[in-house]
Amino acid sequence: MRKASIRRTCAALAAVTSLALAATACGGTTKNDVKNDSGSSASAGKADPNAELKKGLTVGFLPKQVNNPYFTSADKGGEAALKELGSTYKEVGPSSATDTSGQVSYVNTLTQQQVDAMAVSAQDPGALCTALKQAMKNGIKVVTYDSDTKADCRNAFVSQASAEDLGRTEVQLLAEQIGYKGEIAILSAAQTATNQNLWIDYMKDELKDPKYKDIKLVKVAYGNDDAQQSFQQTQGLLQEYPNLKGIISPTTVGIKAAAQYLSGSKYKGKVKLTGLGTPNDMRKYVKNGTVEAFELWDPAKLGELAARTAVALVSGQITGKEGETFKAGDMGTFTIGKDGVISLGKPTVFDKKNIDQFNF
Ligand code: RAM
Repeated sequence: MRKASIRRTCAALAAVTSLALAATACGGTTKNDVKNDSGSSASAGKADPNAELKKGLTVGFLPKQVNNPYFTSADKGGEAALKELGSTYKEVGPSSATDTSGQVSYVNTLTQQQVDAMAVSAQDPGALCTALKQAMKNGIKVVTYDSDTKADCRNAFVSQASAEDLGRTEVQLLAEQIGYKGEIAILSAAQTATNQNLWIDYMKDELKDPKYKDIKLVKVAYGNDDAQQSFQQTQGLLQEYPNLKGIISPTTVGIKAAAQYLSGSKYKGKVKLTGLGTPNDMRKYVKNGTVEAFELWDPAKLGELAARTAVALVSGQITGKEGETFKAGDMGTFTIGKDGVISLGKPTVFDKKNIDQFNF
């Protein structure tokens, strides 16, 4: 193993942004500071694109948090795909999004149970590495989805959308709503969450553009993907910053709780709120004027792609190396990008015109 150096093509970006951000931009949406000697994600052997898809496999899903409706939808997508492919689905995981040691135990449990593959949404980029590497040593294929670990701690990462797109567009959405002026805050999930932290890095970078010179990011608060904590954090933000003009909450739990708070307060419609939410959670807040627009991908499609990636890995169709392609059923053909990243596609922006067309 060696520390990867940022490649020359990334030097320009590294010069103008933070190193972490540059590393991310150059590696898709993944934490890629440590790699194996092949320079790609943890992969072994040669891919055989014509290999038959294996049946009778067991794939364990380990979300950040089991009682989060976003993961319920995602994992249901995985379950349906595995059923269609003649394999077995199981789900284990902590009920809190800040229980990294719990996630480690669940990885170890799945390893002991000798599942064929696991799909993991990591609460923390590094904490699961030892356990995930042990799983891979035991021949288990490891896919991360939604929130990544380091590239050498898994075979592939199924990413919901480009982290850069998500971070920048959330700032753009809010800036338009507040007329490019005023104090804003971010209400995030857990402080260690790989996905939210990457998006926030891009939000901060987007805010450096002179067109946002009159916008000031005053605080990043953490609601830990807990409804009550997120509600209280929103309340606290408005107490601390009475002139706040807008909040970005890049978490389905956070944005729902913030909308609930704003909707019952004097700030309704005045303090703007955007971020990542499910249409079903947010419908009533869009209709009652608390929220104008927010975005997300289809979580069930993310879970489906994670399941199909896991089966393709176990079957030997792919190994996780850049450039390999595989057919993910009706979802079409996907190509593996740098550092083993497979991207689901572009997110959808929801507002009162289109929200009724979605049911998740
Ligand atoms: C929450 C979780 C998840 C994130 C979504 C947007 O449900 O933090 O990781 O992708 O929000």
